[in-house]
Amino acid sequence: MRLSRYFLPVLKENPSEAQIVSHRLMLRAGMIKQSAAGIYSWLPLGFKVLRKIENIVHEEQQRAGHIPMLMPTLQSADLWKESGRYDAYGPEMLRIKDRQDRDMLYGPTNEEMITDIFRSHVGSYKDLPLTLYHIQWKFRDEVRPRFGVMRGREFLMKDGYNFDLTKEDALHAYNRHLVSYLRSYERMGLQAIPMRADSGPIGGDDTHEFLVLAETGESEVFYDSQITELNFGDREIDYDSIEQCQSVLEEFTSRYARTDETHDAALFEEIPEDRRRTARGIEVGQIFYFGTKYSEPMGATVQGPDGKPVPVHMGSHGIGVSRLVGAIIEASHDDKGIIWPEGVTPFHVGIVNLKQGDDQANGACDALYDSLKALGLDPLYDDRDERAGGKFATMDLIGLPWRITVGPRGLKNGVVELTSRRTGESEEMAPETAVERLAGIYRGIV
Ligand code: P5A
Repeated sequence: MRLSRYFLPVLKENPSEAQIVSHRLMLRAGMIKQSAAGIYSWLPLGFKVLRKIENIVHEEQQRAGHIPMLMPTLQSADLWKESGRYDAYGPEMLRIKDRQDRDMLYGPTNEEMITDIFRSHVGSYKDLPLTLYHIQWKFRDEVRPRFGVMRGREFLMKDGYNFDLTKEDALHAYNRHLVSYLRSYERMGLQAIPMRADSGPIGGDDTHEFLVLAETGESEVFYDSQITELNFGDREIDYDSIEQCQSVLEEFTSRYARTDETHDAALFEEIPEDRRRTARGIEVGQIFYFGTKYSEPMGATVQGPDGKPVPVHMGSHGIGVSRLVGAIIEASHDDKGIIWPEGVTPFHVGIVNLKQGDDQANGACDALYDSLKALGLDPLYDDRDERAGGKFATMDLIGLPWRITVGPRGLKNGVVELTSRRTGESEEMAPETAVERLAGIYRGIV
């Protein structure tokens, strides 16, 4: 993309309404625009990052054997009356009447709707196990929408639902989700720690939240510092293997890590003092096992091996897709702006032309741009007629992890400069070498 033809409405001033750094930087970098309290338009740069996160989630869900679909945002209240949650959900639910005076709502989650789909089409235990998911907008009329996309009223969630014959099978689905979530967050450049949590209005016994440590996090968390040394890495997992998924769960949940709702001071005290940590965390996902909580009242049964109908065991699993955009920025920025991890960056590399209009500089930039594109990379070429300082400031603000700087002086010696946004280190090299370097950096990502 050429910046002169793009839509990147960056702000020079710090917006006064933004209390935390991710909100401020998202507004300044022209990623979002508020349209009402807790409701945002995703401008092109923000939309690109949102899509990257969505794609990672899709890939990892399907790797785990979960099946994508799409349910509507608007729901009929009838299903919620059946499950008993229509009243229980309270004022967080946005209730709407259609022209026939029917009770509708903008879905805050989809347990009821998916259970209805299941009971309409699945009749036998032979069709299990089954896990369906979608990535769809949700609405929760939060009392205090704040921090930009981190606590929105309208927000994008990946929500998945498993249907199993036995509790044991459903727990395997739970473990499979835990593993696939760890992988997903790591691909986004995040360390998200699974913590035992409270199940709230979703219900159920077993639940873990995934938290990214950040000063501005809304949850207070307590953990053993050893847990932050764990990472998933590039190990291959057979998602069908009960033992493998179970062992990852045990590894990642063997140390104390809890949110304030389930914090147990006595247990915490048992950790050696130098390893005890209290911090803030951003909740970027949560997984639940709730057994037959919805299947029983809604009659979601299958015929078991003995021919008798049994209610299915279920769980649900959510990732805060739009919240993650903010969470990644909270975890990765400096005083100049955002620093995108390679896995989610809106463009792979920025090209800064120090002398727009100069034949040689323009030619070198065009050639770089074409060869990067030919390799499947997505460069952003700042071809505006602007001062170098302004171009650098924009690149730093929008946070592309790599920058190639092209100017007449370097070109005389046959070199351009490749700069890392994270370390600030620059290196001079031939343009072809810069392209090769970038191809290497993004191998396995693009
Ligand atoms: C699990 C999927 C559920 O709703 N039902 C379907 C279950 N879980 S949850 O924990 O309530 O939400 C899942 C994730 O969505 C994000 N989230 C939000 N993001 C932005 N703004 C909000 N107001 C908001 N509320 C929830 C969180 O990341 C949460 O973990």
